[in-house]
Amino acid sequence: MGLAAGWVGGNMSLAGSKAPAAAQTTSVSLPLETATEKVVYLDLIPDWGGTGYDAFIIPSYVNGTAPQLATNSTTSGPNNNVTVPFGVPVTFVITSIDTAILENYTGPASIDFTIYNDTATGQVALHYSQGSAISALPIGHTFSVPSLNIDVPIPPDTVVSFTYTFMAPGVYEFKCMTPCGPGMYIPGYMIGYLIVA
Ligand SMILES: [Cu+2]
Repeated sequence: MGLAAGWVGGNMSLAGSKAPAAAQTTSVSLPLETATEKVVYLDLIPDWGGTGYDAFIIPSYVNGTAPQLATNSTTSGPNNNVTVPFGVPVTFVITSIDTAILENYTGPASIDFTIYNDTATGQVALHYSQGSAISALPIGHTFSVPSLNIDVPIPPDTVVSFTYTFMAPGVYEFKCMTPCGPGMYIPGYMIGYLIVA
């Protein structure tokens, strides 16, 4: 997905002098799938199902599939469940094209994760190590798996990646914990399930 180049150049720069002390900025390339590493791609698309019905969408659904308009708050969205293996590292790559800033995220990083962002001069990444301080990071959403203590903040117009090894089969709910509209409470929008098999 295209990323706006203006984000880092705005008044909430992460990659410049205002970067949190705990974060490291480096030149990067996005993770590629290898024989030993699964990669799960999710697109975070604002208003996919009508105003406020933002959604985590499997990229193949985006291609040629019209957004599914929400008619009420009880309708499930598209199937965004993801099946992943256990016992091997699984890398998540979440591309958000939402430009909304809804809150500032403060707290220790729940897991190692990296925020990728395009700038006028190239792509940069901010890496947070588990336990490092995140201070007032402007975000629009999170990718959270509460039962596994995963809570990854997603700033606007970024690609966010982290790697996790599931130790056992099971079904784990993922969701957004940022108040981002009615879709945050509905499977298929900001809720989905990781099926570890
Ligand atoms: Cu959200």
